[in-house]
Amino acid sequence: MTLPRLVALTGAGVSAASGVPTFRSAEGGLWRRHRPEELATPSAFARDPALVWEFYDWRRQLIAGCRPNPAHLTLAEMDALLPHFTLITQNVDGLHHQAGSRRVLCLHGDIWWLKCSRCHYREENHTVPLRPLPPLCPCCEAYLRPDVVWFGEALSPSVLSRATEACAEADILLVIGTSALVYPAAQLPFYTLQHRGRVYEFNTEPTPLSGHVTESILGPCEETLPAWWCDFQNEYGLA
Ligand code: BJW
Ligand code: ZN
Repeated sequence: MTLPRLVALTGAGVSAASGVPTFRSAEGGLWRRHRPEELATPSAFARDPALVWEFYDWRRQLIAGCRPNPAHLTLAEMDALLPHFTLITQNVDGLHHQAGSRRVLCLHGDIWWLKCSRCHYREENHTVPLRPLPPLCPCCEAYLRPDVVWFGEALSPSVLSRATEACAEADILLVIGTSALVYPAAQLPFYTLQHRGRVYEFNTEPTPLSGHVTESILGPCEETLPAWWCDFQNEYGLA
């Protein structure tokens, strides 16, 4: 039997069981009473770079202590076993790479990279806590910022076009642990549906996407995704 083209789109829920707070949950969505929409913007950084950096420094310290969970490991196994597989993530935590995934498109950047707010300087930086805060560019002394995509900023055109193409060509798209509220990521499943691909959603609760998908699998993805993958491997003789 020919193996289908499989694509996975992940959001913060995939890292929840690792201890990374999601953005829009009651317990994890607020940091010092600020909503992410108030901190993850260029205007917030222009207004108060120290506050925005405190938020990111706190998250970097928290994520540094987190490890991949069975959902990350299952996706890494798909990457290793399937000839046609693409992982698209909205997460910036690096846990997919830590789990062993190689073919990863990071739509919203990477919290472990910094870039200059003025010139083209970029560096990989895993230091926690980061000091001084805000860090300064070694080339031009402007503030460095996390190399992530904030609200109102464009995603990398090449990453977004590869993600769009992968979804449009997918036989099966797995949408895992995302509230499906943030665009353009939230649009991607519709490219698969338009091309008659199947879309399976894995979430602990229904989302605006749920009514459109082939099947909505409710429950923690660190349990439901390994179970789905087990059935898939049996069906296609991979087990
Ligand atoms: C579990 C679970 C478990 C829990 N198992 N499940 C069209 C319509 C309306 C608005 C727009 C539009 N197009 C663009 C916009 C504006 C805006 C937008 O989408 N706004 C909406 C909020 C309305 N989009 C943008 O601004 C984007 N840029 C853009 O479009 O640019 C255009 C442009 C073009 C040319 C020039 C200039 C501009 C950029 C969006 C960037 C988003 N950035 C962030 C921050 C990244 C850095 C950081 O991490 O700090 O990305 S915001 C935040 O949301 C982060 C996430 O990746 C993203 C998505 O969140 P996610 O992953 O879905 O998390 P949650 O918390 O929302 O959901 C978790 C889910 O998991 C829940 O459903 C739980 O139930 C579930 N869950 N535990 C399974 N164990
Ligand atoms: Zn610089």
